[in-house]
Amino acid sequence: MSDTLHEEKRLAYLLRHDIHYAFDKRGWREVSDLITNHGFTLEDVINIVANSEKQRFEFSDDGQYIRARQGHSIAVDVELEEATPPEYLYHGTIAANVPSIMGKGLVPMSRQYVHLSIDQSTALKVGSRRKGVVIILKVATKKMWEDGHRFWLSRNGVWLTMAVPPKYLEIIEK
Ligand code: HQG
Repeated sequence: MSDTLHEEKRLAYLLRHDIHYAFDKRGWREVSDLITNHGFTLEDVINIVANSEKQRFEFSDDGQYIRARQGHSIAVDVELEEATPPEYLYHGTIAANVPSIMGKGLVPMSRQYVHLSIDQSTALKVGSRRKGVVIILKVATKKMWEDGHRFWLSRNGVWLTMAVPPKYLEIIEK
């Protein structure tokens, strides 16, 4: 893993999961705190935000604050945009999780939301972060939406929902 990627992961952790920092309710953290207490330079932070392949972060308009666009376990409201999903979205996971998922559905686990991908190749990448056989689930998201489930689209293109009951899930056979 390159240093830059390591630093991006470290920043993602500090902005999504750090229970020791008193976040603004909109999920903002002071850039100066990252510099003073976490060993980043301003240049590091600017470069990570600009070069993040998944565009994970954003600065406040005045540049004093930074937040992650999605993926939090801490309870913050990052002002997600509610949106109508396409017919299907996808979720990449590993085979070991499938019996539980088909039994009780997709749940957020430690995060605020279940994360869904726009296409199978993105879901494959998400699932491949874990050790094991990757399984892609096709999610009948339009049907869910028609049934009253709510969806949000983060500014970096990740679809979020509270949970997916098993009846909307289908395992894609490779
Ligand atoms: C699984 C990355 C058993 C779920 C990615 C997943 C994504 C269940 C794991 C973002 C389950 C949770 C999120 C159930 C869900 N029984 N297992 N009922 N329901 N699971 O990391 O979707 O790079 O919280 O399948 O790209 O893997 O960090 O979620 O395997 O967008 O920006 O429980 O994280 O983005 O794992 O990934 P995660 P995820 P970043």
